[in-house]
Amino acid sequence: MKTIRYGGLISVTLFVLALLVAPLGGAPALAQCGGTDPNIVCTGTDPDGYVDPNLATGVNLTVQPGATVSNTGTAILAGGGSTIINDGTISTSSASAPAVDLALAGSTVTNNGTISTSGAGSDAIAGNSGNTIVNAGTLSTTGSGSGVFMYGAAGTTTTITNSGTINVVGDGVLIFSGSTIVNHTGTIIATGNAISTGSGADTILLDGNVTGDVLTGGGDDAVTIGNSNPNLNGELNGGAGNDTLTFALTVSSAEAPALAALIAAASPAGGSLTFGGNLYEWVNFETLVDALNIITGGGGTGGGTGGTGGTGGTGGTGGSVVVLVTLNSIADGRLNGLDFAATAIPFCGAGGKGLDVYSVYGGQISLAFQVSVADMQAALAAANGAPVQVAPELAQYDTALFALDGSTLQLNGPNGYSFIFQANVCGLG
Ligand SMILES: [Ca+2]
Ligand SMILES: [Ca+2]
Ligand SMILES: [Ca+2]
Repeated sequence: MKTIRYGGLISVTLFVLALLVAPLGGAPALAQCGGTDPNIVCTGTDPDGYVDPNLATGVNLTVQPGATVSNTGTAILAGGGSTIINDGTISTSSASAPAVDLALAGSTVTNNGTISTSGAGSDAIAGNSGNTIVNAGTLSTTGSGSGVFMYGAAGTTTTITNSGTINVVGDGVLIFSGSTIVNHTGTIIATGNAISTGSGADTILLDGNVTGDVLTGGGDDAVTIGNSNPNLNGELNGGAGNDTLTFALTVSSAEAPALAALIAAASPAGGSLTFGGNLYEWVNFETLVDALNIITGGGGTGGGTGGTGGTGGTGGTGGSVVVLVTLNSIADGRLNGLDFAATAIPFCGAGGKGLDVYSVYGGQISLAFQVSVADMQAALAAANGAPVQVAPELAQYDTALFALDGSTLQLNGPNGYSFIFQANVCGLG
């Protein structure tokens, strides 16, 4: 838990005082940020920041490329409904001094440059809730501040889109309450939590690299591991509430059965799986969803369907198919998709003929054996009053297939599992 700071409020007071005394002191307070309120453009070097004189109505402020707005205290303090675009550099150097402070709600900050702080507890962007942050540049802190810190009330929604870099000594994104939508395709490197959200219902897409834990707090939260197969160097923690973790990883059709089986066999309450060299760890979720992005074919069958208007699409990258499956039924082609606890998982083999049987054995999913249509037909023909095992020489991992009679098969798996099905599938019947 982080200590609540009131840097923003203190900054308001200080800046208002500064404005009040400026005429007496004679020194202009706005330096290189100029224009006619509410339209302000910052050029060159502004060493003493900018404070919005109309906090209730906000400001439209642009920091141009090459411009630098800095201050020891808060660099930019903006009122509600502000639009801030940073194409340059915004920075602060003292403690509890956010570089950009959003005093109220309804503001949007678009960062294409760099926003940084070096003081203790100084956030790159701080503010109330109900604001929108779009970061395509860099948010940086070196003094224990967050990249984005929103302290506002429940009932508000903060939206954060990060395609850039958040690199902080502290928390990457810290939200105290309200709901948060995070669309992350960039990089987050945090010594604290990468993302920590509050009691609201949060929606978080992790499709970029993350170093640090992701905590979604109370409320019914939805976390998706996206189809870029991101490297998540940390744990996903759903916290209290009815939380959903969705795996939208991109897999080949050859890899899909084993990964789907891993997800199906996993516990939402806590577990991990490794795919593509990436370790995904989670705790405190209530539902796992298999939404694997299965790439079929070698790159020639997909695409071309998006060209209904304008210039048309550029085509797919090999025919991706999204299979949305909840734990109510596992619809990845297995014959026993209603059986979540299965320890033996049969799929039709290549060309829909024969059976490929996977086994949940020794803490992992392995291909136990493959049997042909002829193998099964031989056992079915021989089963006359007593079970006959199909290709017994292939059985392993406590997994075996039997013909019970001329038209029924039984698959046995580890821990006493069995699945009986009619011999009219996968090239039989
Ligand atoms: Ca939450
Ligand atoms: Ca939660
Ligand atoms: Ca939970």
